[in-house]
Amino acid sequence: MSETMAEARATATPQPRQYDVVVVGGGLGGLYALHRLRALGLAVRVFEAGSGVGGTWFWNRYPGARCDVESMEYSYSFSDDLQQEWTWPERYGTQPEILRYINHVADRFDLRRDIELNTRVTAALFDAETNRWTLTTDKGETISARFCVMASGNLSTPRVPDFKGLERFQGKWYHSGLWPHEGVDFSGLCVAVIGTGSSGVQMIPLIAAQADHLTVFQRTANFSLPARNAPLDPEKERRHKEQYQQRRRAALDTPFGIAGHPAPTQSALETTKQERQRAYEAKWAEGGSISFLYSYTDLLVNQAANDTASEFIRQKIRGIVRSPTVAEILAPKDHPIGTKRLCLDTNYYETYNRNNVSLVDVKDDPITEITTTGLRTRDGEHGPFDAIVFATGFDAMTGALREIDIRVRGGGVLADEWQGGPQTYLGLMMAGFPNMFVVTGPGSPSVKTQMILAIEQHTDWIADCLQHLRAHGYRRIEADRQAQDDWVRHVNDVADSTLYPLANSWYVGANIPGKPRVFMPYVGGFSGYKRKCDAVASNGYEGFLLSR
Ligand code: N01
Repeated sequence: MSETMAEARATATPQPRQYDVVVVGGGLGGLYALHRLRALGLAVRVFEAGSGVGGTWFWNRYPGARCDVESMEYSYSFSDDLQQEWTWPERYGTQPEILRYINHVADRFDLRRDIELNTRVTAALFDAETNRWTLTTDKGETISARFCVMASGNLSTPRVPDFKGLERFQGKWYHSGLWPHEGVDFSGLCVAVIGTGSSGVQMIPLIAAQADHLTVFQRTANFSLPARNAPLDPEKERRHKEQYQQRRRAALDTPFGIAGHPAPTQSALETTKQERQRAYEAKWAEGGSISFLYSYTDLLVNQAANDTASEFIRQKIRGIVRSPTVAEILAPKDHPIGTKRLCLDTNYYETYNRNNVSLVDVKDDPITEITTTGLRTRDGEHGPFDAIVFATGFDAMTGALREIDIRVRGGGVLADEWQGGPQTYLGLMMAGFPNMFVVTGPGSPSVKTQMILAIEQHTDWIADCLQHLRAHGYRRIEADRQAQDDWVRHVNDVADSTLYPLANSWYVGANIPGKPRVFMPYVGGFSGYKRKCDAVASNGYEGFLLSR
């Protein structure tokens, strides 16, 4: 090639845009990261696959989608003006309300000008020579950044089981996490819902009320408690707002990041059966999952203690559901309460008393195939259905990160390193992948806490870390492998000291065939975890390797 041609080509090849930080994901995590890091004077760019901001709350638009943490808690705390101004209409926010709030935050803090929508990051390559990441988008563009902040979400990779024949189905099918924006009208239709996790439990009563007939396919019966949703009492709201800052501070000192639930002091086994019954009844009447699991000190660590709570709920189900056969299918017996995500519902069990609802137990008779008109289990045919709804969950915690081709030039590939399960130090960074941070990654309390608080804690830590690097002239930070191995062991040891591993949950990846069975969130409690992160930072980022 002649020199002039080479020069011409070089000028024609656009240079990658350069940023200090690229944030992947425009949900609650990505928006706060943009706000916080931009305030440090850094050039920050957010890439978001959706056509709007909001992440989880942008995609999960199924009927009844609502948060199971109370609105006054499930909101940002970083701006007192914001939390004072915003009014939540109900005890638990609906998906449209939460999305409205997120859009308000994007406008109020002028975030949109640094967010690129409809753009999925597909690859990230780190070059140790330049200490920079090159990100590739699905538009074919490359972008260069000194740091990456992965705010790609824990429950953002929807999963439709690999059933044979789905492409032949002549009706319509939907996944809870990819719901059409225009909504779906099930009036007059025969509908199948597969899955009875939080999404299924929320949508089933509403679809049943609209459809001609609803058939629910349940593999694992789940524990669900009444949410007791209601309009937010203005007096309660006023009092909460008066003490907002103290309450936010108090939340940092709790295991779940939620204030207002006094820590239990007694084992379930130290009380009489009558006392326990009274305590569980009071929690059942109050609604909310934290409150219930916080009835006693040992519900998540002692099988006998847990049995008392599990049996209480099973009896409630038997009391609500008129058909004893259906009630027994719905009453969970294969895992201790709370070890799978505890669901909150409005009229879930009551829905099975409707004439237009049937329940199919597919635990021992699994779905094998989708037919042109319905579905087939090993022992039978079901249908015809006009629509099938997959409430079948997500490739949780690792899915979104593994989907991106993350690698280091001449070094590791994240998907390979995580073959046996996720490896992180504090859920914040991965050894061998410098200058890449994860917001609420596996190995951090994340999904076991009030997520927005966990997002803020991680993002503040990352912001402080970037300031520290700048102040000391460091260009590179990565997790030390030994510190990471020790942390991964600790995460597992803590999980093994609880009842959590007894359940086949998405916490252990059990919902994805072939996914390694590793307990992914850190269940040692938010407050202790935060103290650990703070101590690491004040000890000069102990367990991280910093270099110039
Ligand atoms: O997903 P899930 P989700 N055949 O994985 C079943 C958050 N969230 O979308 O349990 C038949 O919990 C599967 O059965 P099994 C919350 O953190 C929060 O409901 O694996 N069934 C299960 O019943 C939640 O935990 C809110 O045996 C199959 C269901 O599908 C997380 O998101 C609302 C199957 C999947 O349940 C995920 O919840 C919604 C198969 N082949 C979600 N494969 C709130 O804040 C899977 N299933 C209220």
